[in-house]
Amino acid sequence: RLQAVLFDLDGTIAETETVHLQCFNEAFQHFGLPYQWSFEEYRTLLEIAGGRERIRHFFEKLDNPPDHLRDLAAGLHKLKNELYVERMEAGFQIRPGVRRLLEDALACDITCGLTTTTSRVNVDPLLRYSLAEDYSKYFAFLLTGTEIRHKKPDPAIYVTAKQMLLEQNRKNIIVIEDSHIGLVAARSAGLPVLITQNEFTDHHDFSGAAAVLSDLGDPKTPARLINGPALH
Ligand code: XBP
Ligand code: MG
Repeated sequence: RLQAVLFDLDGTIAETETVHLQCFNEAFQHFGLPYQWSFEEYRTLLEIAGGRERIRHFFEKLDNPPDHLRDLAAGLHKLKNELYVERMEAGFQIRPGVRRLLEDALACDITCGLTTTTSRVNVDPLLRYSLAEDYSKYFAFLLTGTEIRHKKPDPAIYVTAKQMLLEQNRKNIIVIEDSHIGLVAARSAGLPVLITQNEFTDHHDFSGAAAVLSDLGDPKTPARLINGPALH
C-alpha cells in the first residue's frame, strides 16, 4: 500500500509561475533594465530550475550581457522573491485536489514531504496563507532549493527525500510533479511519478511518468487522464 507522497510546489501545489513571472518582470523594471519576459519565453526559461540560475542563463544568452551579471542576477532574484512573498501573503489558489489528498494522507498515515527547487523564503507564505496556518501538520519535511543546491533535473532532492523516507521504513512512495525536469529528477532517483500538468508544462515530454493528469480533481470537476493507465 502507498506509504508516502512527495509534492513538488511550483506548478503542482499551486500555479505560482504566473506570479514568479510577474515579479521577475517587476524586478527588471525596478532595476531599470530593458527586459520583460513574455509567457512564451518564460515557458522555455522554466527549463532552468531556480530563479537566480534562470536570470543568469538569460543574461548569458544575450548578445550584450550586462556587466557583473552574477551580482546583478543575485540582486534581481532577491527583489523578485520579496515581491513574490508580498503577493503570497494576500493568499493564492491551491490546485484542485491537493488539500483533499493531504487530508486523506494525514488520516491514513501516509507520510507527505515537500520537494521543491524554489527558495525556502517563498515556501512558508504560500503554504501558510493559502493551504493552512498549521500546514506543517501535513508535511513530515520540507526540502527546498535553499538546502539542496543541485537543482532539478539533478536527482539530489529526491535522493535525499527517499533516504529520509526509507529511514522511516516508508518504501512505497509516489512523487507528484508538473514538469519535465521534476519528472527526470524523481525518475533518476528511482521514484514513480504522477504528473499534474498546467499551462506552463502541457507541452513537456512526460515519458516515463506513471500517468499524466489535468490535475488531482475535486468532486465537482474530476481529473482528466491525459496519458497513462486508467486510475481507480
Ligand atoms: C520551480 C522553479 C522555481 C521557481 C522560482 O520550482 O524552478 O525556480 O520558478 O523559484 P518547483 P526561486 O517546481 O521545484 O517547486 O526564484 O525561488 O528559485
Ligand atoms: Mg514544479
